[in-house]
Amino acid sequence: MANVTVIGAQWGDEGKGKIVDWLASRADAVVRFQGGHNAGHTLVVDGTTYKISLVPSGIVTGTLSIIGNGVVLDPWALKAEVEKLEGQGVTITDDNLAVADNCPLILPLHRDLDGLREAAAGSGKIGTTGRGIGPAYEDKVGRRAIRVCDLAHLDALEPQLDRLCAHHDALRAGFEQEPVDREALLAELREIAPFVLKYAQPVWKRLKKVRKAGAKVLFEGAQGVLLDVDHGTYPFVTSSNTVSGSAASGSGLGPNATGFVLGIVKAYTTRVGSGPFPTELEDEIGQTLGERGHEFGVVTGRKRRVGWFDAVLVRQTCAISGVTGIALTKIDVLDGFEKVKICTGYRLNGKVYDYLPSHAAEQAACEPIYEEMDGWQGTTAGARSWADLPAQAIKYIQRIQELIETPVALVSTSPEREDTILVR
Ligand code: 2SA
Ligand code: MG
Repeated sequence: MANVTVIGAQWGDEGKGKIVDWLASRADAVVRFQGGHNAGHTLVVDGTTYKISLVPSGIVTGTLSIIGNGVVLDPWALKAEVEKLEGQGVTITDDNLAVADNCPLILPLHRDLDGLREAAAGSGKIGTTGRGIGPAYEDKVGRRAIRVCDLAHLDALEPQLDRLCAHHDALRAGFEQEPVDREALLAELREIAPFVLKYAQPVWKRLKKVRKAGAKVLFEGAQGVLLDVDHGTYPFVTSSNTVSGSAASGSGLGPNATGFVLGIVKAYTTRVGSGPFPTELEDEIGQTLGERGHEFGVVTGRKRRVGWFDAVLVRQTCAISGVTGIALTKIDVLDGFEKVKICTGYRLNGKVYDYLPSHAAEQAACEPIYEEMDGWQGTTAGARSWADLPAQAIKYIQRIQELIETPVALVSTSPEREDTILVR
């Protein structure tokens, strides 16, 4: 295995956790390069379920796990997650966990602002996870962020706090909130600093060393390409670049390091939060898919919206993200349906589109054009080879491959690690 970059090719929750875990057992290092504790991965290893949010999935198998500079890091969330995993018997040391010292921090004031804005937005809500992700990235780009390395220099933080608080106090005033309590913030930072600093280092250096030794690196994306701040369904997106290219910039390596780009694609479509969703099903079929697929957010427990497979979107995200091959997940959720549908285009203002246009109102107005196929009556659940799949399920997979113009490299047939069909 060369280096692999795993990204979600829809709106997140494609089942990346399982695939990443499967690949992590074959990698020497696993790297998170964007997002924060808004991500949620469920891993099932030897019958134990781990819910992971901020820490790379490799941690469960003891693989070197690296939080890259592209991540926004909530130090308290990191501590809580590390302690929870330790409670489940996972060993975490500065040997197997590294945090980029140039990571911007998510502070309580970011979470406040995320919540205040969403509460005030009414029907214009983004439907964020409320973790402060957007405000933290704003401060990074606005050059006001407090970063991991600052935790080692808290006595010199005053000028940075001036800049940060000037900005946030003005915003808070708009929501009739008290100014930031600087003393309390500093005290909290002092308390958490030793915990984070234990893992902090220039991870680009660690990665350079790891690569020199011929190690295989797995880059673990969070969310999905349709939530990318540039390429997604803007403004209903997250605040980071979720595309494969971020793996390089978000960890401190060149673009040639990303290797095989594996796009994770669910055999139907889901989305949490607001925004356009052309193939959304608000009927009984959607209800059934959601129940069978356990479509609830890992972080927030929110019910996910559900719809048919949208080949237009996945063709687009595979192109944008340079996907080498896809892993098709949760095919078993479609078992037993009499008919299944695939969206092959959109109708918009009397015209047919073979892509999702950029404008939010146009995206919202896209009417899906469907191709209907017979479903399959047998089961795909637990299949480990093509021979185990009903013929009609194979036809469905082949049709998807054709429409998205990208090869299917893996098929996942249950949450268990070994229930995976390797295609090439
Ligand atoms: P944010 O909090 O600023 O990143 O939210 C902005 C949009 O991004 C979506 N988003 C996600 N969508 C799917 N899964 C995510 N992670 C969790 C999970 C979500 C959960 O894996 O289940 O538990 O609710 C995730 N993170 C962010 C979000 O819904 C907004 O549409
Ligand atoms: Mg998730």
